[in-house]
Amino acid sequence: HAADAYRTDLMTITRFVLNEQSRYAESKGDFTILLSHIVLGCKFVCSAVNKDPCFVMSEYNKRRDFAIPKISFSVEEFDCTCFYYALLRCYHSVDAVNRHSNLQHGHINQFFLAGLAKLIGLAGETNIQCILVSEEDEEATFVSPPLRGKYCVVFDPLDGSSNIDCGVSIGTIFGIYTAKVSEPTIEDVLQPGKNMLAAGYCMYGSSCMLVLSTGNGVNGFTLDPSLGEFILTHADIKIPKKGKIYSVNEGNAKNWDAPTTKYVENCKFPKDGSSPKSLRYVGSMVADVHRTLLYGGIFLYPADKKSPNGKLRVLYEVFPMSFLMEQAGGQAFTGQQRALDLVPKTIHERSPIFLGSYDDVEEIKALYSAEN
Ligand code: AHM
Ligand code: MG
Repeated sequence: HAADAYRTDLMTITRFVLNEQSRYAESKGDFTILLSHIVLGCKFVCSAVNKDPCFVMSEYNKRRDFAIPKISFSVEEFDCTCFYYALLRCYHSVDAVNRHSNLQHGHINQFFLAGLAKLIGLAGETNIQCILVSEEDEEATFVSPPLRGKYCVVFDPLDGSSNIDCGVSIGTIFGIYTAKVSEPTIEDVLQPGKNMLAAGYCMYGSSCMLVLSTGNGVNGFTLDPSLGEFILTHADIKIPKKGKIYSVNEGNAKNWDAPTTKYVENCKFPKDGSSPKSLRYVGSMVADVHRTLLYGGIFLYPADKKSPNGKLRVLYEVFPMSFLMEQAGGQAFTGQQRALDLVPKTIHERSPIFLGSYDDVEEIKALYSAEN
């Protein structure tokens, strides 16, 4: 519609979060600042993954004279703006002839992921966060006292690594906790998922979408590239109570336990006269969970004989996605308990996960309790 082209009442993600925070009298705006840096990180990755990664990396290697900071400097020294613009200059100043290079995508990952870890972590403002945990870093990063704030951020900067090179959807996943006491310890990020203050993901797919919950429902924002803003496009997302799709890596079926095997068998050969479910599996958690959230159904990465704890990481994959599912009216189950009740013992711990529509997760819960 012609009038839409001139809409001025757009709900940007910043406006949305500011509105939400204004309900809390004690709010100082720190949370909004933190989130706006996560959003910046996501825009950055979106811009980066829209270019051929080999091309970007080859330019990085050629142009070391640019003011690109080293990846291994301390969080405190990190100058986000400089890093961001240096990268953008690399991207934009090269012609398309150089698109091919033999650089390994491991290098590229390292480059992007380490960069994003720091981008998300700090951008000049102080006293916002105290602990950062990235899937890509072995150890958690503790922000030193003068810069320390109360938030802990756990994140997977670029999930779906096997899909990067072929241009299939990938994503960023994040969760935010509040530190319990003023002196942060690792225990602050080893809280059960239900203590999360907020969680979300950004999907770099046919469009770039950011889905967020601050504990008050789930909302989806689509990046409008012409404005460079995430605009509220999916207000108050609710997952259908029951779905018609299941999503799992069936290549692992020979190693599954009995309840998972039975569940998937029921999806394909239902005993109650209903139609079989369709199978959809991208192999990028963000894409598979996003489809599940919007269309309904179930996503599972179960335990198997080779991986008794499944594959997905509790802190930055299982918890944020489970938080979003519950906030949208669905459920998330580990095979033993409600996923958000898990108390992780280490930051990179894994857990089996079954999440999605309320009724579909009820079915798998029934199969596990019949087994025990
Ligand atoms: P990654 O963190 O190395 O990218 O692995 C996580 C990804 C998830 O996005 C996805 O759900 C899963 O691994 C797919 O695993 P598989 O290839 O075993 O099916
Ligand atoms: Mg991952």
